[in-house]
Amino acid sequence: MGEIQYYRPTKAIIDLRAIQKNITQLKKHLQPDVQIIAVIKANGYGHGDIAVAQAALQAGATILAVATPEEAVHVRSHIATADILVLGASPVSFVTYAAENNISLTVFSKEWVEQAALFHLTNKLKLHIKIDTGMGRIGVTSIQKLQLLQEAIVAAGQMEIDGVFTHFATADEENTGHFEQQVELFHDMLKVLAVKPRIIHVANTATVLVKDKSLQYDAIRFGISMYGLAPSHYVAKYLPFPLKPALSLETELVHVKELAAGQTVGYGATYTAEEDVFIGTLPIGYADGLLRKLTGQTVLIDGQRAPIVGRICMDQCMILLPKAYTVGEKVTLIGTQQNVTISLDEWANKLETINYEIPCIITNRVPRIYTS
Ligand code: PMH
Repeated sequence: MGEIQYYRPTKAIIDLRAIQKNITQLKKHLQPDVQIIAVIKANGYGHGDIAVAQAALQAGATILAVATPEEAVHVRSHIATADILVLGASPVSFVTYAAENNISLTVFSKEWVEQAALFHLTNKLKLHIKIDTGMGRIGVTSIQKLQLLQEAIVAAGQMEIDGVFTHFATADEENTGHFEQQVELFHDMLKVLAVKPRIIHVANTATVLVKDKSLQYDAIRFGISMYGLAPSHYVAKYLPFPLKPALSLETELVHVKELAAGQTVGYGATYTAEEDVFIGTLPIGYADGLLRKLTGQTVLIDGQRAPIVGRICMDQCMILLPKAYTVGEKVTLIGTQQNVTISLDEWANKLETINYEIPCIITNRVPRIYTS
């Protein structure tokens, strides 16, 4: 199959070297023999799961983590051997595929194990027990339930406890009270396990970057900072190494016109030119993830900031140009031009959300183009 031909100039450029650099830097910060679980759920946080997985494995990650069975199947269809862990809940109907394809599943209930045991499995099913120590999402919530779960897995015979893990709710915050409670509860719950599983893992990015190294255990789950973004403003202040963002969002001017003072732009005619101005049209809109709330956000053209004016349309938007540029001029919505940078965090602030959400809302219509 040949390369897909893209005609529209709107593209998300993913710098795989940046992802590898972030992993290489992280490795220096890890205790010896700690494995890296590359968190590539949600299509690699919107960066593209397969390309990110391959780059991460090359850089030293050994396990790939996804959220759903579908994501695991997609990754396995491209990557034959690396361990894959499904972090979310899987229906029991997935156990046959999982066992046959070396996909580890997250487990947190005895009833699930009993139902899964009814399937005839040719290979052992690898399970990671999830303990809920205070995230309140999924996981075993008491020592007694953990004991019952452990017994059910042993009784089922065709399964093994390969890992045990928990997830922190506040690792990226300055206040440590809730975090410390979670750590303590996890220690207590671990004592219930008759045999130490192969991989104990608790640390997300924030935990590994700013918390005690003892919490690295056998593996850490590296998500947001693999993509070059800090987990929070708090963690950003204490990063042990610099991060390199992997994603930029680029397009080109497809139309340029002069507007006389008093003329308007876009649906609702909400922008009125106060003087004679040059307006450029970009082939990107809210159906690409450029949400309407981003009106007023600036983009970069020729190293200068130019604001989006008027309402953002489904497929297009308009910008106020500093001068007359020609059609085809490069425009950067996220990324750097001549030392001026628009970060994902800038969009996140404007949208009153977190940087995690930004690459996830860039829709499939925007091709991910890889540089390495
Ligand atoms: N482990 C689990 C279980 C997760 O849910 C996540 C991220 C990570 C590791 C990686 O975290 P990091 O990106 O901070 O390193 N999960 C989510 C989530 O559910 N919503 O936002 C991030």
